[in-house]
Amino acid sequence: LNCSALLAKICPEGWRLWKLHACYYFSLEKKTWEEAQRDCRSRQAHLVILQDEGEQSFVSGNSKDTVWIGLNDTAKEGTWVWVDGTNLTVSFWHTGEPNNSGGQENCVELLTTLAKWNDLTCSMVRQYVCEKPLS
Ligand SMILES: [Ca+2]
Ligand SMILES: [Ca+2]
Repeated sequence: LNCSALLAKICPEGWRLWKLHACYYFSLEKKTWEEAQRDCRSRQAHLVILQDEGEQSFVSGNSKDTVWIGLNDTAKEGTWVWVDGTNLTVSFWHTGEPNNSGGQENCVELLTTLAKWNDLTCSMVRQYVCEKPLS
């Protein structure tokens, strides 16, 4: 096996590797935020957690459409928490966001063409990205 053939075997089929950090699944189907997170869990993964600009740019670059990411303020308005329970440190909000429009925007979509985030109603359907850390 050459190196790229070996790297291709690290992630399950249909997933993409980024920097020996994690494997990523880019859905074609659209789901609500909750359904998307449930689908990621069923794949032994979670909705993507974007920890830095490199990961943000990898995920944006590999998504054609807007996608759900694993961030919400459902428990406490204005307090953004990642699906692994960690608080938000580095953020990539679009200008004027998060605006909690209509008082009910508690989930976050990545506007992939802009590589910026918008808070959105969780019951909207979007494509999504699952992340499976390398173990
Ligand atoms: Ca909110
Ligand atoms: Ca918004």
